[in-house]
Amino acid sequence: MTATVTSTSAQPALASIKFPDGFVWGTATAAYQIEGAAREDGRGPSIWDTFSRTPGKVFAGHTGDVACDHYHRYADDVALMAGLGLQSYRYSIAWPRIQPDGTGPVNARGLDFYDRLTDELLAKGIDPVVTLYHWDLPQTLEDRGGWANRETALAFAEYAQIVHQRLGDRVGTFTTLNEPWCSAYLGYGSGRHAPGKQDPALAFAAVHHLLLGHGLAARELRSAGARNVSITLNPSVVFPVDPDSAADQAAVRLLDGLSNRIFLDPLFKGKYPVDILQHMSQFTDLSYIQDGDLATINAPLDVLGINFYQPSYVSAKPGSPGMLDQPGSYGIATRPPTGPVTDMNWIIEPAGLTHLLQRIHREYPGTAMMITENGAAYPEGPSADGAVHDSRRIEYLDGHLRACHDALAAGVDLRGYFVWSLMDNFEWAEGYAKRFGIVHVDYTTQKRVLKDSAKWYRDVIKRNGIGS
Ligand code: IFM
Repeated sequence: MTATVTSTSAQPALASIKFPDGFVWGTATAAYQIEGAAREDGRGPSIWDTFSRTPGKVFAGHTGDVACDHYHRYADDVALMAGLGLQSYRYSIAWPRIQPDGTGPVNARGLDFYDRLTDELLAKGIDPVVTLYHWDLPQTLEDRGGWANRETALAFAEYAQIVHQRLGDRVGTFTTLNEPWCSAYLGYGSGRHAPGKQDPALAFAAVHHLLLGHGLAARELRSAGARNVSITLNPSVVFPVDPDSAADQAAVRLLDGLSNRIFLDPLFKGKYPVDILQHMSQFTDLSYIQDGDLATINAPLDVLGINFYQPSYVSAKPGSPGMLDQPGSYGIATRPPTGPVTDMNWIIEPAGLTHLLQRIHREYPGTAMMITENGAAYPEGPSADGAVHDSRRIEYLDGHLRACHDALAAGVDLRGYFVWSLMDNFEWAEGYAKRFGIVHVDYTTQKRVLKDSAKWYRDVIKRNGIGS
């Protein structure tokens, strides 16, 4: 890595940066957010089909029924990726396309789609990274208790094995889960995501069964010969509002435990943090944690996927019910953003990413990492000249790539970076109102237009860095 100052203008000079040889550049998407074709070729219903059709749950009643119509346009989309020079593409498989009821009969036409997509990517020299679960649980499994039910973890391992059997000869990296924090806490805690349950006991049971599902699937994948097995987390980066306040620091510690150590410790140390088990036992009897589960969850990982968007600042607030999205966080308050934010009202602070990567490197030594998602929502669409001038997104991405570079310089084993997202898509409870893509999608015509950020990213990939 080298860093040289190249600007001679009156503006503060930003250094050119280079990434290590072999650093992987990609973009990411997820099945329900882009595919559409919700009832085609034998796909069964998922919890997001049900949730998005439930009045009041998703912005303006939007659904993923059509989304970006990627199911039919995948070849054009892959051509577009190739034009950007992408080296890798992270996509997810819709479980209800593969097993419409979550268990039992396999739907060959569902597998055929991912087979075609994978071949198309490889034909264009793009390495596929497959996420097995990005939130679209088959509805039948939810009807039996979803992730709060141990059976779902067992079913997930069977599904992982089915997908590997079909794609494992061509896919080098299988990621079991995307952001289990969201599946458990937004799905079963605050209810802001599907299936919309609001019960801390269910949320904590879901955390355990998601981790168990990961461990069981990782074992299946490994024994079937998978080259790289991973999981993607979205660790919170939490700072105290007042660093000198012991109470604020205790709030940070609790929140870090409930959102981060509850996943990281079982995965990397084979145990739950003692303080968090004690805290959880106020809400649940923990009887769902069975002998042997933690050894299963502690399966070897080749790479840890990190999704990062923003840090947060919290303080102790005795008597407060806590944060809606974080069951068990009573007595803690979040400070609203005080500086620049994205269209999601998310804080822009790239140094938080360096902090996170260094923390995992220090506390879970030997962990190789990939940024599997990072990006920003901004509303810009085509201007009169037909182009999409999204300079704020470029600035956001530039800042976060520099933050990655800082982590690399500090010795973090960071292998690659995937922009969220390749194209504008269904942003869950926000529907199509928030646009994260570096490619603009007109949802009426399905026309794709490269935003300025896509052209900028093409250049970053070509140079393996920023600047000259
Ligand atoms: O769109 C989501 C993605 O599905 C998971 N990570 C966060 C993104 C932005 O909210």
